[in-house]
Amino acid sequence: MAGEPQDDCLFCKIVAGHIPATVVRETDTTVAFRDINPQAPTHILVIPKVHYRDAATLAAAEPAITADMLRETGVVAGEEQLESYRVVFNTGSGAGQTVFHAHAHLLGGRGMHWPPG
Ligand code: IU
Repeated sequence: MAGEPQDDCLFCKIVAGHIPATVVRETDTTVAFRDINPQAPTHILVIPKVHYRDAATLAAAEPAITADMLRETGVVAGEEQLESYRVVFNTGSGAGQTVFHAHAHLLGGRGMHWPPG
Protein backbone atom coordinates (compact mmCIF):
# COMPACT_ATOMS: atom_id res chain seq x y z
CA MET A 1 0.00 0.00 0.00
CA ALA A 2 1.23 3.54 -0.74
CA GLY A 3 3.40 4.89 2.03
CA GLU A 4 3.93 1.52 3.72
CA PRO A 5 7.48 0.33 4.54
CA GLN A 6 9.15 -1.65 1.76
CA ASP A 7 11.22 -4.72 2.67
CA ASP A 8 13.88 -3.91 0.08
CA CYS A 9 14.23 -0.20 0.93
CA LEU A 10 17.38 0.89 2.71
CA PHE A 11 15.85 4.08 4.08
CA CYS A 12 12.81 2.20 5.43
CA LYS A 13 15.32 0.04 7.31
CA ILE A 14 17.01 3.15 8.71
CA VAL A 15 13.60 4.48 9.81
CA ALA A 16 12.90 1.15 11.52
CA GLY A 17 16.33 1.15 13.19
CA HIS A 18 17.28 -2.08 11.45
CA ILE A 19 20.43 -0.63 9.93
CA PRO A 20 22.56 2.02 11.57
CA ALA A 21 22.72 5.68 10.63
CA THR A 22 24.09 8.76 12.34
CA VAL A 23 20.78 10.37 13.16
CA VAL A 24 20.98 14.08 13.97
CA ARG A 25 17.28 14.78 14.40
CA GLU A 26 13.97 12.93 14.37
CA THR A 27 10.33 14.06 14.39
CA ASP A 28 7.04 12.17 14.27
CA THR A 29 7.22 12.21 10.46
CA THR A 30 10.89 12.60 9.50
CA VAL A 31 14.42 11.41 10.21
CA ALA A 32 17.62 13.36 9.45
CA PHE A 33 20.94 11.52 9.29
CA ARG A 34 24.44 12.09 7.94
CA ASP A 35 25.09 10.84 4.41
CA ILE A 36 27.63 7.97 4.40
CA ASN A 37 29.34 9.45 1.34
CA PRO A 38 29.36 13.17 2.10
CA GLN A 39 29.70 15.59 -0.80
CA ALA A 40 30.22 18.63 1.44
CA PRO A 41 31.48 19.23 5.01
CA THR A 42 27.84 19.02 6.08
CA HIS A 43 25.77 16.52 4.09
CA ILE A 44 22.60 15.38 5.79
CA LEU A 45 19.62 13.53 4.36
CA VAL A 46 16.14 14.42 5.59
CA ILE A 47 13.66 11.66 4.81
CA PRO A 48 10.00 11.05 5.52
CA LYS A 49 9.21 8.01 7.62
CA VAL A 50 6.61 6.95 5.06
CA HIS A 51 7.81 5.33 1.85
CA TYR A 52 7.35 7.09 -1.48
CA ARG A 53 9.76 6.71 -4.35
CA ASP A 54 10.69 10.37 -4.68
CA ALA A 55 9.91 13.82 -3.33
CA ALA A 56 7.35 14.69 -6.01
CA THR A 57 5.40 11.49 -5.41
CA LEU A 58 5.51 12.18 -1.67
CA ALA A 59 4.27 15.73 -2.27
CA ALA A 60 1.31 14.52 -4.33
CA ALA A 61 0.26 12.02 -1.66
CA GLU A 62 1.36 13.67 1.58
CA PRO A 63 1.74 17.46 1.28
CA ALA A 64 1.91 18.01 5.03
CA ILE A 65 4.75 15.50 5.44
CA THR A 66 6.54 17.09 2.49
CA ALA A 67 6.32 20.41 4.28
CA ASP A 68 7.68 18.73 7.42
CA MET A 69 10.65 17.43 5.42
CA LEU A 70 11.39 20.85 3.96
CA ARG A 71 10.99 22.57 7.31
CA GLU A 72 13.41 20.09 8.87
CA THR A 73 16.10 20.98 6.31
CA GLY A 74 15.97 24.51 7.69
CA VAL A 75 15.93 23.39 11.31
CA VAL A 76 18.92 21.10 10.77
CA ALA A 77 20.75 23.81 8.79
CA GLY A 78 20.29 26.06 11.81
CA GLU A 79 21.55 23.40 14.21
CA GLU A 80 24.57 22.91 11.94
CA GLN A 81 25.10 26.69 11.91
CA LEU A 82 24.99 26.86 8.12
CA GLU A 83 24.57 30.41 6.81
CA SER A 84 24.22 29.15 3.24
CA TYR A 85 23.25 25.72 2.08
CA ARG A 86 21.69 23.82 -0.77
CA VAL A 87 18.70 21.47 -0.68
CA VAL A 88 18.58 18.91 -3.51
CA PHE A 89 15.94 16.39 -4.57
CA ASN A 90 17.53 14.04 -7.11
CA THR A 91 14.55 12.61 -9.00
CA GLY A 92 15.10 9.67 -11.34
CA SER A 93 18.27 7.73 -12.06
CA GLY A 94 19.29 10.16 -14.82
CA ALA A 95 19.44 12.90 -12.20
CA GLY A 96 21.54 10.78 -9.86
CA GLN A 97 18.84 9.25 -7.66
CA THR A 98 20.10 5.92 -6.31
CA VAL A 99 17.80 5.34 -3.34
CA PHE A 100 14.13 5.32 -4.29
CA HIS A 101 12.73 6.55 -0.99
CA ALA A 102 12.04 10.29 -0.97
CA HIS A 103 14.84 12.35 0.56
CA ALA A 104 16.21 15.86 0.67
CA HIS A 105 19.96 16.35 0.56
CA LEU A 106 21.10 19.21 2.79
CA LEU A 107 24.57 20.32 1.70
CA GLY A 108 26.64 23.07 3.26
CA GLY A 109 29.95 24.15 4.65
CA ARG A 110 31.62 24.94 1.32
CA GLY A 111 31.07 27.15 -1.69
CA MET A 112 28.52 25.89 -4.23
CA HIS A 113 28.65 26.20 -8.00
CA TRP A 114 25.79 26.97 -10.32
CA PRO A 115 24.56 25.24 -12.41
CA PRO A 116 25.14 21.98 -10.55
CA GLY A 117 26.80 19.22 -12.56
P1 IU B 1 20.43 9.86 -4.14
O1 IU B 1 19.87 11.27 -4.36
O2 IU B 1 19.40 8.78 -4.25
O3 IU B 1 21.66 9.56 -4.97
O4 IU B 1 20.93 9.87 -2.64
C1 IU B 1 21.09 8.74 -1.88
C2 IU B 1 22.10 9.06 -0.83
O5 IU B 1 22.03 8.08 0.17
C3 IU B 1 23.55 9.09 -1.35
O6 IU B 1 24.11 10.38 -1.13
C4 IU B 1 24.23 8.03 -0.51
O7 IU B 1 25.55 8.36 -0.15
C5 IU B 1 23.31 7.96 0.71
N1 IU B 1 23.35 6.73 1.44
C6 IU B 1 23.50 6.76 2.80
O8 IU B 1 23.60 7.81 3.42
N2 IU B 1 23.50 5.57 3.49
C7 IU B 1 23.44 4.37 2.85
O9 IU B 1 23.47 3.33 3.51
C8 IU B 1 23.30 4.39 1.41
C9 IU B 1 23.24 5.56 0.75
I1 IU B 1 23.21 2.59 0.29
